Amino acid sequence: MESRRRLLLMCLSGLGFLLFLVAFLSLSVDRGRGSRFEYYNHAGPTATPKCGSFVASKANVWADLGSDEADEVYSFLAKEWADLNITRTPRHATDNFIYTLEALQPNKSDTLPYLWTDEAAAPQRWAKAVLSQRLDGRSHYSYHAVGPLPVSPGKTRVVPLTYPFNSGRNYVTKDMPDLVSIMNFTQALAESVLDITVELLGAKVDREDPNGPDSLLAFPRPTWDDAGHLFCWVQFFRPGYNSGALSILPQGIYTRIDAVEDAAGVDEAGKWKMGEWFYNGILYENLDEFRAAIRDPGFLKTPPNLDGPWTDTEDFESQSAGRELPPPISIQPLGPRYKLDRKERYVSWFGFEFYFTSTQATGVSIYDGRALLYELSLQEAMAHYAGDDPMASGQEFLDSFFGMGTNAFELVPGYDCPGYADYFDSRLHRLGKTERLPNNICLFEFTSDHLLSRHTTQTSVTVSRNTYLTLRSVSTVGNYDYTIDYNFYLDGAIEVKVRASGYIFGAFYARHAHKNEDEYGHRIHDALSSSLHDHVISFKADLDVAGTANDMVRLAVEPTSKTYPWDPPSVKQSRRNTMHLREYPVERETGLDWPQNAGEFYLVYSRDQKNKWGERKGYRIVSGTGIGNTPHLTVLNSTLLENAARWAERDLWVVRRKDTEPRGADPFNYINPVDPLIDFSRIADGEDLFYHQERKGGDDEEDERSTLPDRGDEEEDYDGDLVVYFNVGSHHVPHSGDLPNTLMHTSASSVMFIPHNFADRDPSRESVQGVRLQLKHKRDGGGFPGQPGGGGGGSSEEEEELRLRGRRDGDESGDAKGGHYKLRTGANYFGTPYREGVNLPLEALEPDLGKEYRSGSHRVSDLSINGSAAGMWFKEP
Ligand SMILES: *[C@@H]1O[C@H](CO)[C@@H](O)[C@H](O)[C@H]1NC(C)=O
Ligand SMILES: *[C@@H]1O[C@H](CO)[C@@H](O)[C@H](O)[C@H]1NC(C)=O
Ligand SMILES: *[C@@H]1O[C@H](CO)[C@@H](O)[C@H](O)[C@H]1NC(C)=O
Ligand SMILES: *[C@@H]1O[C@H](CO)[C@@H](O)[C@H](O)[C@H]1NC(C)=O
Ligand SMILES: *[C@@H]1O[C@H](CO)[C@@H](O)[C@H](O)[C@H]1NC(C)=O
Ligand SMILES: [Cu+2]
Repeated sequence: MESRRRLLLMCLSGLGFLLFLVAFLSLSVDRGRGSRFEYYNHAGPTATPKCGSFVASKANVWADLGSDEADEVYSFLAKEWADLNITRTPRHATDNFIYTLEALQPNKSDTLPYLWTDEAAAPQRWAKAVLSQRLDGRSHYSYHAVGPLPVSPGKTRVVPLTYPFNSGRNYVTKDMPDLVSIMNFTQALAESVLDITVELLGAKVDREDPNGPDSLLAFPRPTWDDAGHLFCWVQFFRPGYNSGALSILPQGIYTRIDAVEDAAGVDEAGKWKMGEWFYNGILYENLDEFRAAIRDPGFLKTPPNLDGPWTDTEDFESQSAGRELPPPISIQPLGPRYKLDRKERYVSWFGFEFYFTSTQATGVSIYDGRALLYELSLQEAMAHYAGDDPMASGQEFLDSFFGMGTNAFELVPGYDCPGYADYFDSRLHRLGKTERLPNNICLFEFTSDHLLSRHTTQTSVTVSRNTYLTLRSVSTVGNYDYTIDYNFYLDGAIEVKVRASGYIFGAFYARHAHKNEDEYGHRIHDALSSSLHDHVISFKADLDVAGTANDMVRLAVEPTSKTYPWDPPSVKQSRRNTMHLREYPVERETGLDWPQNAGEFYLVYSRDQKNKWGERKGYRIVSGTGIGNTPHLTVLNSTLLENAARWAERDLWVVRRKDTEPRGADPFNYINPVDPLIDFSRIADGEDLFYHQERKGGDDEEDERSTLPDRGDEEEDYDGDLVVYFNVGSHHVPHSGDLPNTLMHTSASSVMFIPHNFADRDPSRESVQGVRLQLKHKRDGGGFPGQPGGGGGGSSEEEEELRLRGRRDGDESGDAKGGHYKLRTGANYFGTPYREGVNLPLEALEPDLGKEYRSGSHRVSDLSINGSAAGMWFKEP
């Protein structure tokens, strides 16, 4: 139904403005949100191309598995792994089950021939399954590839998926007791110290009323020592009743629990032991010592961290005048200007063409249908804390483990994205089920509050609107919400922007006579420290600038001293201090930091494609806009992260592209940091970046290049295809303004890819929407303000023709497309007359959210280990 409506709109868009407007008014009452009712289904029937319908020329080979495909794979695996006694929906920690199932992204070396030629077949479709097993009392997760799909007897097989992992393994193994046992042990422990929590915190854990106003929750944070031996520090929290504010309600009592040495028995809570206690800066050997200290009259207390209206996200009390009035918002009265193949998730917009997809670990990624940016995708989102208590000092999150896609919940239309946006669903195949996350990706055009360009002359003003296209999703991983944008601009620029909001993860602020400052944050409430941390969020950009053969240079703007023949003698003597450009090729895989004083341009050039001026076609990589700025991890050689996130140590990396290195991180790195599945330092390991085929040609740089040591035959395969990894995020020193929630205004950061000699001139000229105000009395306008108008005769008050300079390089002439168009005195849109008047249905401003928001509740994880892989283990009730 809705697709027909959309199709009709698209058909009409070729016709006149008035017809379009009529069509819009009669059909579009719910078009913005209506499009949200279409469900993506990869396995669905192919739409036949009709008038105006937009169909991708190639299938989205990155699309996630449809429900039918997933079912097929589950059944296939149940048979293949019959000896493992796979339970489709696990009930017990010792069950063997398929934790996640999704599409295995095809190799680029198979997709490029398919995308770029008409001969090559689509790459084979494979699924990627994570098998969770209990082996020798330990949890064992392994990756497997299942394909080709659809399942066909004799052809389809399941093989260990090892090639993406430079550990050489396809599995991680961990002592990992089931969650219920940990929670139950922690609960029992907390109940055994009610006297202490009531005395020091004024609250107690209460199985009957866990979220009550005087209740406490106790959460363990699991850590493994080098031998894989598990221990947990436990901290008490006030529950943040109804607000989810738990992470700003930590309390000041900590205790340690130890797993037994015998790994096989680790999930038997009975064998666990209570360890040290920590309170107000003092470590007590055991509970008896802590109890005795509390009874001591000289015992120093610190006030607890109490809940109150300060943790509410809405201020229910104040009523500032004007707050009840809706602010101005953006509308799209005449429909989108992008073309969308909803089934293939393919978008075309003023020269950009891309597919998108979503995965459970990393959320939305885009793949280019042209030769520019093959892949742009999130790799990992890390938060690394510091502190002087056992929880904060050991706190670190790698959020792909919890799932940036798994936790991308429904967007609020009219707020997260404009009401008129197109919305898309995601499907998650986990634990034997398919869960649909409705409307969790949106696509929209937006016109910035500032122009893309403008100029005033004596006789005219031209202003070009800065309209861009955004693909957005929001991942709420426990306390934090990450809004993730891929933005496309009319000048050819592409931007990755991430904004964080939600509750910070604060630390308890102990306050007493001897301690009144905090080295790890600011005091932002009675007993809350803002808890310094770094957010480092890694993205992969597989750039193909005018083809896959690229190289990277640092173009430096450097001071220099020189003399020139025309310099006067006095300057000749002491030399002229000036500046110049100098190019430094990036010769090996390496990490770079953004340059001091923005003194270098990081450019990815086409190896052989040049623009009309003989300059190599290039794209510049630049740290974009946002107060957060683009960071790398402050901590050197993090004790917590070990080898799990070496990518976080520099701002930007350039490496060879390989089928065997599709990703810079793996979610299971979180639980195996010492020997992770993917160690990024083995991806960026210094291989040279010379395009070896070019070497044979008579290239200027050849001499310099051939002086490098030969690093073996394998190196000769390099075809100049490089990949860039970069970070966004921030050094987050939350302050009082981060309460109750961190503001996206201050947390945003971005990286941009900007054309640099890519075209012969600014490509936005061709597509930008804007207006020319032709002033009266000077026909041949031009020149600069203040300069007398050149040539031309007098002015005409009537409609006149704007004579445009003939196009010398095209064959269009004279007609509407070519040399001139009728120009009215006054305002003219670029290339089209200016009209007034648009009518809008109320829903165009904001859909009826009471009816439109489809989620009944959200499965937001609490960042204990529940909600993650670890949260899958539970004992049979
Ligand atoms: C398979 O596991 C289920 C429970 O997980 C159990 O009830 C059943 O007996 C097992 N079957 C075999 C053949 O081991
Ligand atoms: C929880 O712990 C208590 C006491 O430690 C024990 O009696 C009970 O069996 C445990 N429950 C579960 C589900 O493990
Ligand atoms: C990082 O720390 C580990 C463990 O302390 C140490 O073995 C290693 O040499 C350190 N590496 C660097 C580069 O400092
Ligand atoms: C993808 O590339 C890897 C590494 O070369 C190879 O092992 C694997 O078989 C390829 N996958 C397919 C489906 O051909
Ligand atoms: C884990 O999360 C699930 C889903 O939110 C919830 O039903 C379950 O009670 C949680 N388990 C524990 C032990 O907190
Ligand atoms: Cu933060």
